[in-house]
Order: sequence, then structure tokens, then C-alpha cells
Amino acid sequence: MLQLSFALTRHVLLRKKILASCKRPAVFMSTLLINQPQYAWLKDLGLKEENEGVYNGKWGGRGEIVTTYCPANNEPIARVQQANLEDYEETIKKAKEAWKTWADVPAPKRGEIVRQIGDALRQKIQVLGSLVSLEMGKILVEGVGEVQEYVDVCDYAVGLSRMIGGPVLPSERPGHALIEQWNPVGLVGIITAFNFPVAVYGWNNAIAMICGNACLWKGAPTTSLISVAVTKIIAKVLEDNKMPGAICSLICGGADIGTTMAKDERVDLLSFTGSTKVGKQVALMVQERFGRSLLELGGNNALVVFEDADLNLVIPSALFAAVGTAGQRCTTARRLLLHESIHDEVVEKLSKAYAQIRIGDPWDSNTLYGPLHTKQAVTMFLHAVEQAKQQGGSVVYGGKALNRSGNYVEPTIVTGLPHDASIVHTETFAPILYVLKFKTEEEAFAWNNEVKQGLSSSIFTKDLGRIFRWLGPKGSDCGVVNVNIPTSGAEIGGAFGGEKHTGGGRESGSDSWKLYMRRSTCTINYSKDLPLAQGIKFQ
Ligand code: UN1
Repeated sequence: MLQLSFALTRHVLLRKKILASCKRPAVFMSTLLINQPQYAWLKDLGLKEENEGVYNGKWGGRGEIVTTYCPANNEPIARVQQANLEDYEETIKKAKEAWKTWADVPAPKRGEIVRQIGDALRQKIQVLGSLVSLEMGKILVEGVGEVQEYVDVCDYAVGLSRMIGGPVLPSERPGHALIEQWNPVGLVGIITAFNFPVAVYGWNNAIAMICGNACLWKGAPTTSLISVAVTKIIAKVLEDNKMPGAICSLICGGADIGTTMAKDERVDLLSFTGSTKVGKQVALMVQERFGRSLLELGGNNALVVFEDADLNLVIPSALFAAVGTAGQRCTTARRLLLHESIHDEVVEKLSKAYAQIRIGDPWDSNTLYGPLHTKQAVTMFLHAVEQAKQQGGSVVYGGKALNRSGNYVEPTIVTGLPHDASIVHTETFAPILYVLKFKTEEEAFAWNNEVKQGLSSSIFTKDLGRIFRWLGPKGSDCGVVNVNIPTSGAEIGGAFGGEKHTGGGRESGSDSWKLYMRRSTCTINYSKDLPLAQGIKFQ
């Protein structure tokens, strides 16, 4: 009864709110967004009120039903039925079986199918980008941008499908050939995070596929609709090519499914993107069975600005890196190290730039800054700001939650903290930038490296010697080392990932493909003699 009256009160209040907003039609709030006329485009992605969250050539799902919410207003979008452990068992068996077919397809032909997946994504880029914006909460250009990353990595993988391979090495024995052969690992488990619900799967999926692997994807439960929509696009391409759909299986689920994947010997490589805390548990579970993992964990990325820097580059770079995606990229700049001679000027200019940020609905093309993904993220943000104050920081911009519906907080700048304050060394997945004042290059490089994480880093300078010191052995210890550009927004052509507590994995471009394959060193004797290596005579 109490529940019912609460629901009715909420209903009346929300109805009033909607009627007050001329943008939205007067519908009951209990109605899922998918049933409202302005969200009819969700159906172009094959989504319904209730969706099946398991795909293994057939759609299904017998687990919990999860509703996903729009972070900009916390209204329910639609529902996805997740996997239970029986679904998992059935799906992994089908994926293993599908692999047998896929592994026999020549790599350039696999590339051709990946090319078709890229094309299918291209055709849906706007609508899929809009779903990212609606369900994850990032602004539309960034939502479309991450679908573009998937498209780009498909193109990249198509080329790669004709290039992967190993060398023929000189054998020390006459009549012998020494060859490196690369084979797929088999089944690649891919666990992705809410913040890049399309691109991170794309980097893994396109490369894993051309290498000859089957994939088993578990996205974040809060972005389940995106996982379903992406899988529908891929499934159609596989089915049109008469390939088993289970080559790209989907298993929507929570921690129980993730843990099962980590412990399962049938998962030959587990690619995990998420927090350092969970990543460590995953790594230990995989290592326990001598499995292979590829970890892309937290960052605590610094922008280091020297006295000779071009401030016309620094201000927009810091703005994009710290405020883009509302501070929810693992490459987000969390620390801004300023030379003491320019500290005050940069803080002033940056605060002015922050004041220009257009906050609004993420799907509105005028908006530059949207909500955090969840209510819990708002709580974490407020807690971190409190900690920063307690540890001696001054909030010179922002610091508060916004008084509007949805999970909005003010982009925030904190100055005056010691470089080694515990909050500065903590990755809070929110738009808080800690500004630190340094005196020397040595000090700045040391501060860049003193955090546990090692993902991304940037310096701003015109000094050529300093640039090469930054790239060299005593420079940045991160996986992404930039000069005069932001810490975030890496291109797909390079290997992406970081050192230390970031986990050491590399995804996407360059030779990251090697992680998705196993290498065999093959020696073939084509002579009639049996010379042993190292000149050993054993007679
Ligand atoms: C992530 O935040 O998990 O470099 C990945 C970037 C993006 C990828 C971020 N290309 O910011």
C-alpha cells in the first residue's frame, strides 16, 4: 500500500514535471522511453520494450531483467533480460563450436566479413551514437565518435587480415627452416565498461575476429541496450554470410557472469576494461588457471605545462581532457601540473573556459557537457570534493551537484593540494581536476610518474630536448605519452593501454593483434641428416 501511494505520488509529481516541460509530450513516467514517439528511432536498432540479452546464434536470456535508465533524467529506457549461468554454459559451448568454423576461414576472408560489419555500423552510426548518448549519457558527438572508432578499427583490421604473420628465421642447421606461426588463441572473452560501451568492444572484436577467434562479450549492465543493439548489427552480417552467429556471442550479465568468465579455462584470453580494483581480482582469477588476460584499468593522467608552452593549445587541451565525457574516460586528465611562473594565469584562463561550458541534454547538439552515468557517481564526486577540501585543496571552480534532474555535477577545479595528497593519487571517475604547482622539469616528471597508474600523460613545451627526455627512459612511464595534445582522444592506429596499475594490456592498433594469437616456433628438417642445435653430438 505504502509502495503504491509512493508510486502514485511520484507519478503525479513526475507528470507535473513533464507537463511543465513543453519539450516532452504528456505521457506517464512509468512509460518506458522506448514507447514515447520521440524515441521511436530506438526501434531502428531492433530494440523493444523487453529485449533478450543473450546471443549465441539464437537470442535468449533467462536471468534477471534489468531496466536501463537515461542518466540525463533517470527515466527508464527499456528492459534487457540478462543471462543466467545456464545461458552462459550454453553460449560458451556454442561459441567454442562456432570457432571451429571461423578458424578455417582464411584470414583475408575473415577480414571481408569484418569489413561488412564496419559498413553496417557506418550505416547506423547516427542512431547508434544517439543510443550511446541516451543510455551512457555522453554528448552526441562523442557517442557518434566512439561508433566511428569501431568503424575505423574494422577498416584497420581488414588491412591487417592480409598482413598478420611471422618471419622465417635463419636456422643454424643445414636443411632446416625456422618459422614463426601465429594461430588464434580460440575464444576471447571481452568484458567492457560503461564509459565506452561501443568502442572498447570494437577494438577487441575487430582485431580478435581477423586473428581467427570467436568472441564472448559481456558489457556493463547499465549499458545493456547498447550491447544488444551492437550485437544485432554484427549478427545480421554473420547470418548473411552463413556464418554461425555464435562467433560473436553476447552474454549480458553482472559480476556472477564476469567471475565465471575469469575462472573458465575455456576462455582463452580475457580482455577486461574497468577499475583497477576489479581488474586485480580478474587478473588473479585468470592467473590462477594460467590463463591469459589483457587488462585496461584505471588511469591518473597528468597534463604537464612548462613555462614555454603555447597556452592557446594548453587551455582547450585541458578543457577537453578534463571535462570531455564529463571526466569519465580512463584517459581523462585528473592532474594539471603547472610551472610556477604560469600557474595563476593558466588557472584564471581555464576557469574562464569552464564558465563557457554549455551544460545540457547530451543529445542536444549544442551541449558540451552532460551528466555522470549514475547517481552513485554523483555521490562519489561529492565525496572526492570533500576529501580534497579536507586535505588542503581550494575549489576554485565548481564543486557541487547541479540542481536539475539527472546526474549532473559541476566540472571542478581544485588548487593548492600537495602533489602527494591521497585524493590526488586516487582515480575518481568524475570531472575533478587537481592543479599542482611545480618548479623544475625533474620534479614535474617525477610527479607524473609517482602515481600507481600509468595510462596517459602529456607535456606542453617547445623545448626539443625536453620532449625527447619526456619520451625517453627517465621521462613518462605511461603507455600513452603525448606532446602538445590532450591525454585523451587516442587514435585507433596505435596500441592503447598503460603500465603499472593500469594493467599492462594493449588493444587496438600497432602490433596489439599479437595478444589475440598464440605464437609457435616451428623447426622443420627437410634434410636427410639430424644435426642437433648448439652443435651437440649425441652418438
Ligand atoms: C577509455 O576511457 O576506456 O583515448 C578509453 C581515448 C579514447 C579511449 C578511452 N580513444 O580517450
